[in-house]
Amino acid sequence: MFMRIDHVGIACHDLEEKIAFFERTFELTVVAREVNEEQGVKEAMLHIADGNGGGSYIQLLEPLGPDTPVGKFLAKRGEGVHHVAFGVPDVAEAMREIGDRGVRLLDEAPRHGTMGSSIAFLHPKDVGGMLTELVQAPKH
Ligand code: MC0
Repeated sequence: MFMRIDHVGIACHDLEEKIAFFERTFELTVVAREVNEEQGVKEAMLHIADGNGGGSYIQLLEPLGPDTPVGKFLAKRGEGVHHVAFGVPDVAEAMREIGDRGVRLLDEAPRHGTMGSSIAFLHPKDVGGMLTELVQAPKH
């Protein structure tokens, strides 16, 4: 079902400062930036490698406000890994299969994700404490 790690999402207070750190320290390059109002984030994708069915990235996330998923996470836990996202061939099918196995889905239907992807989240309490995202890359 999982084809690759699509991205690791990292919550931060200051997106520009964190981008500069990752570029300078790890020689990564920002390949996309987006404000996603529905998810309450301003984000940047830093490319690492190309893999099975799509790339893999570090995703830096700055909240658009305190009452957003990333805003609440920062207030409670501080900066750090917010979620891990796995590439799947078909997000709707993966949601059905995983939901049938008893894991709570946080989305009823796939939502718009970064770089034209379709995404859905799984409840962290059902996945060993890890907020898990399913990502279907756009078809080219
Ligand atoms: C909360 N919890 C987490 C967590 N956030 N555990 C691991 N990783 C996280 N990121 C834990 C809390 O500590 C708490 O445990 C329990 O889950 C319930 O959390 P809560 O604080 O009571 O509830 P909320 O209201 O903060 O909701 C948490 C929840 C929410 C995960 C349901 O954040 C959510 O629906 N997230 C999915 C959407 C999202 O995260 N969007 C932003 C990324 P205790 O033990 O204290 O009870 S958008 C994105 O990434 C897009 C742009 C993309 O990739 O393309």
